[in-house]
Amino acid sequence: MRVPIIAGNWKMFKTVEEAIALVSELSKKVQDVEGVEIVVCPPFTALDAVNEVLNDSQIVTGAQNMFWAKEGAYTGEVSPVMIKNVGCKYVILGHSERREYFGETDETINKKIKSAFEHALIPILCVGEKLEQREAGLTEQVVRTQTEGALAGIPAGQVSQLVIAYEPVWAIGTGKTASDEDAQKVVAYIRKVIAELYEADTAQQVRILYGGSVKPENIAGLMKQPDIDGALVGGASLDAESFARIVRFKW
Ligand code: G2H
Repeated sequence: MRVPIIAGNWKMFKTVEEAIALVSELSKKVQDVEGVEIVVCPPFTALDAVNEVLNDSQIVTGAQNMFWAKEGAYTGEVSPVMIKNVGCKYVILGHSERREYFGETDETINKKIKSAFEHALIPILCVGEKLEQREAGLTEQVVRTQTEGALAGIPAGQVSQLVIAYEPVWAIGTGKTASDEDAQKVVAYIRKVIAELYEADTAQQVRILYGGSVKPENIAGLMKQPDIDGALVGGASLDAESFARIVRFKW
């Protein structure tokens, strides 16, 4: 059985003080929750402090990006060794904002995924189509290309640990959510692509999340879908009460 995940992607929000306040409140609100893995992904500057606060908590952390080299002359970059060293378990890779504003491609994302696994970090790979691609009927083609590109050369043993987040770009931060059925359809398709690339067993182990304007009000419908294993939450993860309500919805 796949353990569900609710992951908060804080994006470029929260100073160290604000981050500490948020996780201190959150950890109290979710301390009795069982059966779901809770992940927060603060900005790099707050990762160390947040990990300290969460030391005895069931909440684990992820970074929002990383470079693939383990060290070197790469001004402004952060390595997998550094992320692991502050206590992260996960790393979000290939978020649409990174593809759009920072020139990430399936090739660079593939290098990062390989490196994350080499350093015992679990990637949360983001895939998803833009509005014009959806309207042109290209959704399946886009998520297939992104999934195949990101996973090129990655062995089945690693892929089975992978987390994928299906985030339709038109639903990110817009208040528009894909319908539960639409999200299920694309997530099931991504699982089918993994089954074709690897084996049915591997595809059954990969956890696939939905992301894009997830809120306390829409989580239940999404989680009822058989292939959706959780959510990657942006805006609603910046407030302890709303993120806790998403985590605490009736499993
Ligand atoms: C999608 C999501 C989190 P939001 O980017 O990755 O953000 O919930 O604000 O749409």
